[in-house]
Amino acid sequence: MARYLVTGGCGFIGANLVKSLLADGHDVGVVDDLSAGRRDAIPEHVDFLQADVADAAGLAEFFDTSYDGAFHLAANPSVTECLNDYSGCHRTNLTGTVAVFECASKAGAARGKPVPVVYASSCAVYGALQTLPLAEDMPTEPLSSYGADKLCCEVHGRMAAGAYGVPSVGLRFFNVFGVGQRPDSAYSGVLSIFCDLLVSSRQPTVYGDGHQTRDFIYVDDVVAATKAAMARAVDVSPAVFNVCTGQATTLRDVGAAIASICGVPFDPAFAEPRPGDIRLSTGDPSRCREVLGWESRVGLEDGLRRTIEWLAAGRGPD
Ligand code: UD2
Repeated sequence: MARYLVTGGCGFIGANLVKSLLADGHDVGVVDDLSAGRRDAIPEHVDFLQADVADAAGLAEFFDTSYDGAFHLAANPSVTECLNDYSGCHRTNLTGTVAVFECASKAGAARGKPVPVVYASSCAVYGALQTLPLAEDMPTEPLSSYGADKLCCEVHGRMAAGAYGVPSVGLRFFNVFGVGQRPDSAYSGVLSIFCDLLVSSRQPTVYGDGHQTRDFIYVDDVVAATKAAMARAVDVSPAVFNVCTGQATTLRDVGAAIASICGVPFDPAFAEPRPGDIRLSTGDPSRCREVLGWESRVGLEDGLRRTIEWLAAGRGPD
């Protein structure tokens, strides 16, 4: 069994990961500033530091030699907020990542054994490439400061593996959904919002014509990919992988599927497309399958049912 640090461990993906690591018998420490995450999303007994991940000195005190690896998920994932607060989000999303690499490097040197870092990147690094599905060896042309910072995380990940002795694996998450993604959060994805509205017979709003596509991936699959990346980090570092299903689904189709599960008609309102919205997004999961032996297992409908059940039950901390 191992001891892992999880930054952003009180957020949506982070809390699911923490619970899964604990269930596997690992020991976990969590750093989260609670700007979006909630302390009650993870068990009370978990070692916890409420801190800004970009504060390298504060992080270093907590990130001691007891950790065998770090999962770095702390970020501001809202593309819109990043556009509105360029330097603030840059600090969280890139300076925070550099701080984690630096702490991992120092901890690894002190314990005489590398401390790998698995960090969250994003499909936002691709921008609006026209060739689909998106594969890791395609050009990266981010359109947002969020995507630019995530791409820079990957550049630092490659560099830190060499210059600082930190094995690193970046995961380009596509559209993650599932239990724990709170529809009232500023960072919530469309599926949580639609499930929450339709389960109580309220009307969702589709921005644009609803023919935009996304590669929706269930959070348990994302957690499994993240753990697979840690298991192989030392061997494959430095590396980046798409974490996606390879399936393109239109917003209209997924809305209709949710409505059908909820037993209501899908009759959304339509509004102007969101500025900068990407039209089509599908990833190629082959590299992750071939190198990490991971593939998505939870089908879209199964994931939607689980999400709707959780929301209908009052979306408790678990
Ligand atoms: C996702 C990620 C984001 C970043 C980005 C990169 C999530 C939650 N966000 O943004 O962090 O990685 O990909 O490209 O996964 N929509 C509606 N009605 C609503 C809400 C959304 O029509 O009430 C539309 C929205 O305009 C978009 C689609 O649904 O076309 C997906 O929106 P989203 O916010 O779930 O995710 P996305 O792809 O913008």
